[in-house]
Amino acid sequence: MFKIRHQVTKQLGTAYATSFYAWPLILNGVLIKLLRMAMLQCVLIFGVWASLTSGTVLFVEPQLCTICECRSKEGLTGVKVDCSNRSLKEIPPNIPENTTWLNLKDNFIENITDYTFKGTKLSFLDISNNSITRLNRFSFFGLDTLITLNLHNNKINMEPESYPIGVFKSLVNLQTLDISSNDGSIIEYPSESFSALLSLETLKMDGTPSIVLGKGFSYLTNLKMLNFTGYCKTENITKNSFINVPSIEKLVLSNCRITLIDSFAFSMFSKLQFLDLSGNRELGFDTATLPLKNLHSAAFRILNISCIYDIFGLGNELTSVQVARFKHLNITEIYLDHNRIQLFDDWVVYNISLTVKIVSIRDNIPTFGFYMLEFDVLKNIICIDASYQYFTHLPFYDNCNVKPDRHYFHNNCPYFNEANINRMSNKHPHDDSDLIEDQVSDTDSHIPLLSWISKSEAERDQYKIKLAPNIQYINISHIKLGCTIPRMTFAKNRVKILDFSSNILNKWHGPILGSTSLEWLSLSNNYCDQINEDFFKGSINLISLYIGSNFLSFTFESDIRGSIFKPLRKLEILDISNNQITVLPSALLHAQVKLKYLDLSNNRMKQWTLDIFHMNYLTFIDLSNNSLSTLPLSLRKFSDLQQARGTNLTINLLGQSLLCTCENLDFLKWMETNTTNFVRRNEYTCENLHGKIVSLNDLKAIVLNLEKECASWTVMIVVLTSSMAVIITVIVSSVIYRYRWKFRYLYYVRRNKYRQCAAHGNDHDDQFDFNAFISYADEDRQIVITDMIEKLEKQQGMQLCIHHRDFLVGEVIAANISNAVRNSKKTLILLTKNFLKSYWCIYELNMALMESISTGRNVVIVIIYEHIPVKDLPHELVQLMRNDSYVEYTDDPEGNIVFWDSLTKAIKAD
Ligand SMILES: *[C@@H]1O[C@H](CO)[C@@H](O)[C@H](O)[C@H]1NC(C)=O
Ligand SMILES: *[C@@H]1O[C@H](CO)[C@@H](O)[C@H](O)[C@H]1NC(C)=O
Ligand SMILES: *[C@@H]1O[C@H](CO)[C@@H](O)[C@H](O)[C@H]1NC(C)=O
Ligand SMILES: *[C@@H]1O[C@H](CO)[C@@H](O)[C@H](O)[C@H]1NC(C)=O
Ligand SMILES: *[C@@H]1O[C@H](CO)[C@@H](O)[C@H](O)[C@H]1NC(C)=O
Ligand SMILES: *[C@@H]1O[C@H](CO)[C@@H](O)[C@H](O)[C@H]1NC(C)=O
Ligand SMILES: *[C@@H]1O[C@H](CO)[C@@H](O)[C@H](O)[C@H]1NC(C)=O
Ligand SMILES: CC(=O)N[C@H]1CO[C@H](CO)[C@@H](O)[C@@H]1O
Repeated sequence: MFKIRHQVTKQLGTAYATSFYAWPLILNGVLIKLLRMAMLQCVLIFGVWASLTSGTVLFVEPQLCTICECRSKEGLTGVKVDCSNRSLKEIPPNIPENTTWLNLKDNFIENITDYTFKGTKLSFLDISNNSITRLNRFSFFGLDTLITLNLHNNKINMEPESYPIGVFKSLVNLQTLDISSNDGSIIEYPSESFSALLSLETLKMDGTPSIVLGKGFSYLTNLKMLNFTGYCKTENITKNSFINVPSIEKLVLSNCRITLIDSFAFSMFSKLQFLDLSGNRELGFDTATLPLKNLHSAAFRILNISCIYDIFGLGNELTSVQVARFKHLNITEIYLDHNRIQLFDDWVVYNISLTVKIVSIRDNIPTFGFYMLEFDVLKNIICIDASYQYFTHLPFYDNCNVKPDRHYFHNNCPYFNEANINRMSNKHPHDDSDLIEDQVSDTDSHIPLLSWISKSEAERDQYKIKLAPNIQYINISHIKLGCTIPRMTFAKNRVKILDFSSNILNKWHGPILGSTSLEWLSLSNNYCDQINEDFFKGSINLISLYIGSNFLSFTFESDIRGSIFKPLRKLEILDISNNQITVLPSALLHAQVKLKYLDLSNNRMKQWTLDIFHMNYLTFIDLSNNSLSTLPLSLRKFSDLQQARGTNLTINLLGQSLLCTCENLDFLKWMETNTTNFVRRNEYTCENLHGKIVSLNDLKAIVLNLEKECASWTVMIVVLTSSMAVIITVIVSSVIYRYRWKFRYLYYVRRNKYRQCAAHGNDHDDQFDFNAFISYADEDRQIVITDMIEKLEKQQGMQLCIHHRDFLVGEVIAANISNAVRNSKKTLILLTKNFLKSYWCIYELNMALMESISTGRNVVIVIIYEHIPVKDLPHELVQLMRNDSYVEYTDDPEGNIVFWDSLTKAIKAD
């Protein structure tokens, strides 16, 4: 049907093509109806399947855009059609005529039929990763607007019939062609077919074992970049290999199998800027540098000879002879990574072109670690990447093919972003307008680092360390450098970026002086547990400081005045993550008013003590993987403050064991209402009241729920606490009531002890001031005065304590009573009805009983003066009388004598 359409359109001429456009569709429809009638459900099922899975020719709908994604390109006329990865077996017909961008990659297309693209205005066509085996003479007919064509990863071999002469004839505007990864067994390029690509600038293709670019290539006068990639089997570069492309600017021969390069192989290049010979594992420095001797291109800038040795080989040496072979070239960048370089001969540095600005020698095994810093003779050098040294290579881990980490900076010289590099390569290497002269080189007291290190410590202070005058970036991370950082003074330098991370610099003594140009410093992952207070003294212009993954918690904890960071007033980025920090002194960062980014992740903080309210510009705090259960109140306040200041603050609280409890409700409510950004907030979890971990995703629901639960909690807590209070009060008061006499007694005993001690100085138990203390009611006073004094005091010579006579004036009654009880051998209770009614009498009785209990003596003698029914007697008294400690009074004269007699005996008894 596809063909039918073309025949129709061809016969009727393009002018009418659009009006007859519908014909194939009608035919199509009729055919489908016939087929359906004939084959019934079977076809129906197949049809559904076909349109669902492939959308191939059988059921083609007029809209290609139902299978592919069609979009109008912003800013450009024309439609962008993406048919990638749609399991297509053929290129779909009826590509909208206004399509300018067509992606057909990752399908199973086997053939590009003649005239397929006729009438389109494509500028971009990608048919990579398909199964095309050959091109047809008119495959690309009509694509005179095409600029980019990608046929990477197909099966087109380089036989002449696969590239019929004239196949590229239409592609007069093609600039980029990729035919790499097509055929592993090419012998020769069909150069005549290529001769039509008059505008071609970039060509990527597989490498033949011995590259010969035939006569046809000489027509490609615009060709600038030749990239042999994909299946590159090239072993041999002869002096005729590139004879027909003398004006190319970039030549990439990486990851081939080159072992031989003729020494005149590059001699025809007059505009070459960039040569990449990396990844040819058997090439070696000698073969790689030999042809450079005969290269005379004034534009030459970049040489990449990384990975040109076997990663398991012995250590290699880079000699001054090899380096001298390209000294005449005005090279600015050289890449020597992953070469197992062990030795540099002594003059290497002096034979490198003085124009060099970037040197990358990552992943080697140099015998002296500080080699790199001896490059002070290289007056123009700006960047040295000497990171990642002395590493063993695992068999399955090829460093050369690791994707570079582009996190912060440009891959090879991270100081240079793409723009900087472009700016630089447009400039003549001798245009040194932004470089400084080495003004200090004549001064004797300025010596290279290696000489400085070899001096004794006492001598070192007299010297300043001289660096290459224009060096701005030094990366010596991962080089297994182990030492404490001593006091160092640098001569005038321009170092901006220093990466010392992942070494073993475990104590930072310093101070490092002469580092005023430093802006970016990493000392992370160095096992460091000590920073001296003046270490950063000279680095006053530092903007980014990375000192995570050390053991600095103690250093920070003891820096309560914030001395360590005090000189760093311009700091904007501070990383102190993973330092086992539990608490930070509030003033630690008091000088960091410009701070924007604070990384405290992976520590052990449970609380927040750091003062950050002065950091007006702070926009990011990373608190992930700490032990906070909430966002501390002061941080919430700070966050509100930042909002008020118009600074957007983002906080990372991931990996925290947050609590969804009533105490934390404040925070949750705050989080719900406030607009502060949280990093990946939908991944936060918290532990709820029932100990379950729940997602904080639906914060609103959690807060609502929690409010309810906490309200009932509050009621419950109020009820519980008040009932507890009641119970405790009851218990306490009953205890007090139960032991009220004991408490009183003890109180007065204690109180009197001091007084008596002061009075007598001696408190012997056996010696009493009185024989008896008479406890009686005032109404019975007559009995006491008349009878007691007469009978006991006068006749028996006893000393009685009678309250109205012997109590001290001015003393508290209660104190007087307990005094009397204690200082009398016995206490006589004159039991009458009046006695029982008297408060003080009962008091005296109880005091006496307490005295009995606490001293173990028989203190109380009850005189029953009147008959009182037992039910009216206090419990204690009944108990006492049961023990016979009483004497009964009688008026009867004989009984009276007996009474006084037994009373006297009772008083005298022990
Ligand atoms: C492209 O052509 C189709 C019809 O063939 C038309 O519907 C569409 O609007 C055109 N798009 C643009 C961007 O011209
Ligand atoms: C090539 O296409 C196939 C099929 O669509 C896909 O599975 C595969 O990942 C693609 N290969 C590459 C290198 O993109
Ligand atoms: C050469 O081609 C490969 C494969 O497409 C690509 O990765 C590499 O960046 C190219 N080299 C240059 C210098 O463009
Ligand atoms: C140099 O070659 C290595 C290995 O092929 C590659 O990873 C690196 O990107 C290249 N550098 C440049 C600047 O082309
Ligand atoms: C390098 O630059 C210098 C100074 O401009 C020039 O004399 C010399 O010819 C250049 N080298 C090459 C190979 O062009
Ligand atoms: C220093 O080199 C290491 C390892 O090659 C790299 O990961 C790091 O990003 C570099 N540092 C800078 C500041 O570019
Ligand atoms: C937090 O810790 C987990 C587990 O140890 C780790 O996978 C994650 O990368 C850490 N997060 C950050 C930000 O370092
Ligand atoms: C910026 C902002 O919304 N701040 C509010 C955060 O929440 C607290 C209490 O919920 C409010 O008082 C703030 O105004």
